[in-house]
Amino acid sequence: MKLFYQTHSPYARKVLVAAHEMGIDHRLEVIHQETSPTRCNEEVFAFNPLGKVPVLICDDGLELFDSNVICEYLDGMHQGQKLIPDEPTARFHALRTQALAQGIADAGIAVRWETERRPASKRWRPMQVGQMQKIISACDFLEHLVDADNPPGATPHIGDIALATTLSWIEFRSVYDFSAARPRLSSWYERMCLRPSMLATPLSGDTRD
Ligand SMILES: N[C@@H](CCC(=O)N[C@@H](CS)C(=O)NCC(=O)O)C(=O)O
Repeated sequence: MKLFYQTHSPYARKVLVAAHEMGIDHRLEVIHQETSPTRCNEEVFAFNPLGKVPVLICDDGLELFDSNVICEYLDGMHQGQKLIPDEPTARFHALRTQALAQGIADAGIAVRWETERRPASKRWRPMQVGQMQKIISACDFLEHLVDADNPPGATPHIGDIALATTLSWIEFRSVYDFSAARPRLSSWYERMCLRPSMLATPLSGDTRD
């Protein structure tokens, strides 16, 4: 399978970390693609009409996009413990955390448009503040959630992976210092960062708009 990837995308990294956790990363040919709404990458558009990564080109020719869809597809391809649990309560806790992580990443990208990506004269401070407020409020929510949802030693689920990769990106881009005054979230995050799947997939590179 081919994975259209990006070394500085939280969504693409979520897929790759998930594949490592599933033990199927060796089945992926990882191909780096640069994407931005201001620069059309035709190779990516050929498989995803939204022009975004990650994209998975499956062995049978099926073309999948959106990290959530790709993770669900990959989770059906291995015999180990599922990252998306079957049991309804565990399943919807995991999916909700994944949605929250996705929302943090989306808001983080929006903050970066208003702080550095958009030309200075077109940046809008109320948008930056509003998007940052979402990140702060999500991190406050997570401070009370993480340990109860995934005690030390538990196998991570898709929500944990989405959250760890998102927080790592927030840190990488210096969007927000989520660890200050959030001891539970920071220690959970530090634990997640030590996993071989996270160590094998470091973030790097600059956005090209
Ligand atoms: N919801 C999508 C988001 C994917 C996404 O926004 N990817 C970014 C890279 S971090 C991208 O390719 N952006 C290009 C664009 O917005 O045109 C997912 O989870 O896969």
